[in-house]
Amino acid sequence: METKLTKEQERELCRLLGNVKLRFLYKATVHGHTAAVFHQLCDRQGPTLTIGYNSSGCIFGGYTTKDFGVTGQYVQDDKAFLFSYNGRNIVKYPVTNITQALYQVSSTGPYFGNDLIFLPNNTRTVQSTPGNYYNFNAVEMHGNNLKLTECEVFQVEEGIDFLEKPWRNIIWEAERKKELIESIKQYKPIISSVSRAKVLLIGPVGAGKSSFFNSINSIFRGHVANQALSGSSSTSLTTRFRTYSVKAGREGKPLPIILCDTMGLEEATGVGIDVDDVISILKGHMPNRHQFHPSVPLQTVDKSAQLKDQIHCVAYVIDGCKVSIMSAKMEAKLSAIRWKINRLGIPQLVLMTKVDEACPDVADDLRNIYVSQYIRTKAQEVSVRLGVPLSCVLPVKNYSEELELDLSTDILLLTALVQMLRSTDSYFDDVSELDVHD
Ligand SMILES: Nc1nc2c(ncn2[C@@H]2O[C@H](COP(=O)(O)OP(=O)(O)OP(=O)(O)O)[C@@H](O)[C@H]2O)c(=O)[nH]1
Ligand SMILES: [Mg+2]
Repeated sequence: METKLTKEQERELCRLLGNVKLRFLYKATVHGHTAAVFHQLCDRQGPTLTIGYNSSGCIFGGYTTKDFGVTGQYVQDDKAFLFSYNGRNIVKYPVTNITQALYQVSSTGPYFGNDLIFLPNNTRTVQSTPGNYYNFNAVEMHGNNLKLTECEVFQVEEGIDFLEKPWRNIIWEAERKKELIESIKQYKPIISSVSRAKVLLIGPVGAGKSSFFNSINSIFRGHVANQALSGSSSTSLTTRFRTYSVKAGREGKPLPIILCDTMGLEEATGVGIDVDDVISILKGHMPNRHQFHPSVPLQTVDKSAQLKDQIHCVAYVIDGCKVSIMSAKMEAKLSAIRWKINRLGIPQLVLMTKVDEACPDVADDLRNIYVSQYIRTKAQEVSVRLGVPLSCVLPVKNYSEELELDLSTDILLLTALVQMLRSTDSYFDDVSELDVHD
């Protein structure tokens, strides 16, 4: 059964009710416009949302936390309300006579106070008498068009998958995207010999390393671009070491950040990127476009590598769907790499990708990312498995199939990039302190 609501309208209504889920109980054009069928399907179902539609394009209805029934009694409900929704704004009309919020009567459909009555006498209409139990504006609500083209009733399920409070606060507005872009453009390493922060992306095959660079590049280009080869393959698609700079616009200046894309890690020895190669990259010895040969790690050591050539921050790129099934061998390989990175004092973060595939609520709306119980659990798990604090785990969704940019996707990706720059700053702080003491 499909609701007449668009996805966006459904989301807005759910948000009005506090991040809940709607489960279909009754749809008049499918089940019939009769009170008997309505009661059969909707009685004793707990909190419900009733939605009426008319040919004037109005969407309106009522919410009650109490059961529908046929007792012939009024029911008290201080949380009940009526609403109207013109497709852009929802107007809520709270119950004014709470002791008579709902009338449990067998001869009609949903019966709110005496003010809004759906399907009276099995007709495809609504009766509307504002002002006694709920104060609403009839014109605003249904344009005085009382003929229904549809009536839907949903059970309102608590969003058990959602946390009461987001575990991180993100502002999902265009203004915020601008601020993030500005702060990235303005970024300047505190050490004068380094003009750009170098971030290494490392992680299992197919985790989304190349896609992360592509996604960041896309944001600054203004459209989805696929410069780095990405896709699905059982062995790593990326076989060369690539240092990518990102430009502010097609002909713009390079940004003060370089993203280094590597071949994927594989659990077996002798395949995928080699731990020794990772060390060469970290120390700035590996040339751009170096072709990885897993069984033959880079030997030539370029002693002249300076701080500007070295890696200033490492981001482990981990597929959010595969956190729980990460093999012990992969964990051991990552742990060996982490140990070496720790010794070099380079800050480390985790980019947890594919959050859209991991959680349907996030696929539905990326803005659910920090209220999704599931994503938080995965973030905690990855933090434990990789030995990186939770504050350094950054869930992101890369561009994978889209053709156009999306504001929420951009904000999440840019927030991760800003975190990387902050980490490189702490590294530069450490390095400059060492210089002072030397
Ligand atoms: N839905 C979704 N798909 C993603 C995301 N990130 C990457 N993908 C897809 O995952 C696949 C692998 O992505 P890549 O970026 O090639 O992965 P990689 O880490 O560079 O892999 P190798 O270079 O092979 O080691 C591609 O098909 C991407 O489109 C994401 O956040 N969400
Ligand atoms: Mg790749």
